[in-house]
Amino acid sequence: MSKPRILVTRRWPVAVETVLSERFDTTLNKDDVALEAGQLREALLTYDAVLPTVSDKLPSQLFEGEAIRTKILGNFGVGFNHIDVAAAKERGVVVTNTPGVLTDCTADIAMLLLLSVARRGGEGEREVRAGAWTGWRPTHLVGTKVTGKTVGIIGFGRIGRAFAQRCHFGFGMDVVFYNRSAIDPMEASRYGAMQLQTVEDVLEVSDFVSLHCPGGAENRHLMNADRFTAMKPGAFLINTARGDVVDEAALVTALERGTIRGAGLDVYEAEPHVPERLREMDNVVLLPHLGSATEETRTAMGMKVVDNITAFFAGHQPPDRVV
Ligand code: 8YV
Repeated sequence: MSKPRILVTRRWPVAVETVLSERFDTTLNKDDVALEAGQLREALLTYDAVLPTVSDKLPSQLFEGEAIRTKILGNFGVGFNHIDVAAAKERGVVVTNTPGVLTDCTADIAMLLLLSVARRGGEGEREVRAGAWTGWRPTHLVGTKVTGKTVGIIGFGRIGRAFAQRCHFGFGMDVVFYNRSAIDPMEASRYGAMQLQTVEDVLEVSDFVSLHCPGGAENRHLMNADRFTAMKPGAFLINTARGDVVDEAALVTALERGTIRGAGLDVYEAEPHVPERLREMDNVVLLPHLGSATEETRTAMGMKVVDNITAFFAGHQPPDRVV
């Protein structure tokens, strides 16, 4: 029997590309240039499996029309709001993701953003690199103390919990959270955290608000102008979840008006576009979607995709099936 034809849409860690090439009739994207909509549509017509990333938009139109050949989308990443999973499901396309293996590294990046924005790490670094540091003085780049403050977490899944653990046990912070479903208080206490009823309850008491819920329609613009106003004056927003969870225009206004003090962002509404007004502000720390970007994690993510499509083509249920 011939091997399934698979397309890997971006460069992946070499160890993973090697395994994929051994097991499948694999096309790699050697130049690592993101595919355009037409190329993705063509891929759905010609490959048995397409392995996309967050940079591949797969809206419903791409699944419409002529019958598609692709039977599985093995997404590289836990978030899949770039894929219209309802449309995929309708056309009988299985979608898998890579949960678990990026929990720690994404929580670490959230901590990095929280610390950087509170302690003005980005500003200080830019100053030193520019050769503009004139020497130590008591009033220089004075930031906000982190230890002992209250952090509010929106979305208490794997990453939210790992972040809570770091904040509480690493930095002595009080941790409150909002989660759609009720979490057993004993479970929450393992992470030093306490559930509150509403997003507003969390915003009202938090010095730092960190987003850890999925992107997509259900949470689109969860952080809007009203909710920025509901945050404590002087509070900070951290977003390592998805750009669409935040109304970016409202965030820019809230930052410019001083409604909130600062923001640490790893994700944006229209990546890789980052609004110029954000890039001009000193009270924001801006990273280029690095949440899972460690050697260990990116390899583990790739191997999860390998496991998912291997199981699928062997006629088994893929371990991380989304639809
Ligand atoms: C990935 C992420 O790098 O897994 C996710 O949801 O946000 C990132 O860590 C990205 O999604 C790759 O597709």
